[in-house]
Amino acid sequence: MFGIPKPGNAILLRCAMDAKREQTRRDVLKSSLALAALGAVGVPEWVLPPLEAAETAETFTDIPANVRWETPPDRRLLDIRTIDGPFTPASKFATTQHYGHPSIDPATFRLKISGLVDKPTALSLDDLKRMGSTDLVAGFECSGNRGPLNGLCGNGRWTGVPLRKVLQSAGIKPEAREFVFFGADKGEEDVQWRTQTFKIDVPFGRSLNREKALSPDPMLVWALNGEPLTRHQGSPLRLLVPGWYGVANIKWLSQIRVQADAYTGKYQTWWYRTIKGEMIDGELKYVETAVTHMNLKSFVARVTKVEGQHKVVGVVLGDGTPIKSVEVKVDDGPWQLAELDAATKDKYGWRLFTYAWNGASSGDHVIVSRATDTNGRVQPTEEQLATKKSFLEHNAQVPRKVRIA
Ligand SMILES: Nc1nc2c(c(=O)[nH]1)N[C@H]1C(S)=C(S)[C@@H](COP(=O)(O)O)O[C@H]1N2
Ligand SMILES: [Mo]
Repeated sequence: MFGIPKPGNAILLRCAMDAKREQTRRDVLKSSLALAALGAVGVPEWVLPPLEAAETAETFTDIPANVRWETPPDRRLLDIRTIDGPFTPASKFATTQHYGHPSIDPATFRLKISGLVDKPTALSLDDLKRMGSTDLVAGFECSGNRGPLNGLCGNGRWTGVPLRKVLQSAGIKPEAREFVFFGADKGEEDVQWRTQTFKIDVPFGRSLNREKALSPDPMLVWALNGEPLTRHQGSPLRLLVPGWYGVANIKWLSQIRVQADAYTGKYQTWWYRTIKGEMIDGELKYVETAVTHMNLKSFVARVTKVEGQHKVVGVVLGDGTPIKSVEVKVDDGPWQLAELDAATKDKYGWRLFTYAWNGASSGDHVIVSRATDTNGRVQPTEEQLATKKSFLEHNAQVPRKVRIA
């Protein structure tokens, strides 16, 4: 999809770093911009203003000129080189889906809740808003997102009501195990049973188990960055599972079905799975797992030059575990600490980082970043993901090819 290279394609870069890595920690060099922002008002401020007149972007030679950033009517990638603030505007927010874009009138919209509940209900948008309204900053990433483009991601301030508040208002029966979320979008699918194939109209659906559905974080949201959701983002209502990959965030949410049986829809048990080889008791075994929480990832989003000084800006995405560090490495140099941006410190939000690249010489370079969280998880190299067969959840370090003018 979208002309994102599949693994094995020539422009998906293999990590060219030494197996042995020496880590040198030095004082973090604050960019002149960061210092200026701190100095002006005395509190840490957003350090990445939009490209200034005096700032020029260096060329990423691994981003082809013919990328289709938009595929009308309903697909869009974020050009990461244009990230210029903590939040991704709705007009730039990446978008993807399987069955096109249903159009739902917010005035007549009802969210139906049925199954193992005491009171089956149909709630209007106003009913939901009356149950409460909270804001949450959450980073967003499609599990198919990967380098070198990494354009299926963004960061938003979402407004909605906690899912469990809505579920509890319907009364959840003790035997309820599986919470199925259906979008208003649907398509005809080949459903296989033994040797037969049935053609059946199915809605887009995904499920959460009881523990996750009734946990504090998931929300039913109606606004992004203070504006009602657009049709791209699932107007009028979508599920948001902070810290999980994009597929969990059902758009055009129309129905919640509470049941005891496992939900086995195509996008639950087949398409959004990861198949990866692991050493189990000394043997390589292929293990299939569900796509759930986001894996720690970072990438360099842009390199610019301002008054002779090179500045690197990048993104960190994860599952909400605090970020311990981001390091940057240029060519065969040592890993150096980057600086995490003070304006992006929400638990589930993406973090932006900056790095002052001193003495960048004209010509071609490779620049790579790696993130570490406080649980000691380190962003893997391409080699470390070599036994992963399926392309989802590809959080490998992205050695970025940049040409300094
Ligand atoms: N109803 C519905 N919800 C959906 C999908 C879909 O096809 N239909 N696609 C999922 C996937 S795979 C992703 S990555 C996100 C994309 O959300 P966005 O378009 O706001 O970026 O929506 C998720 N929710
Ligand atoms: Mo996705």
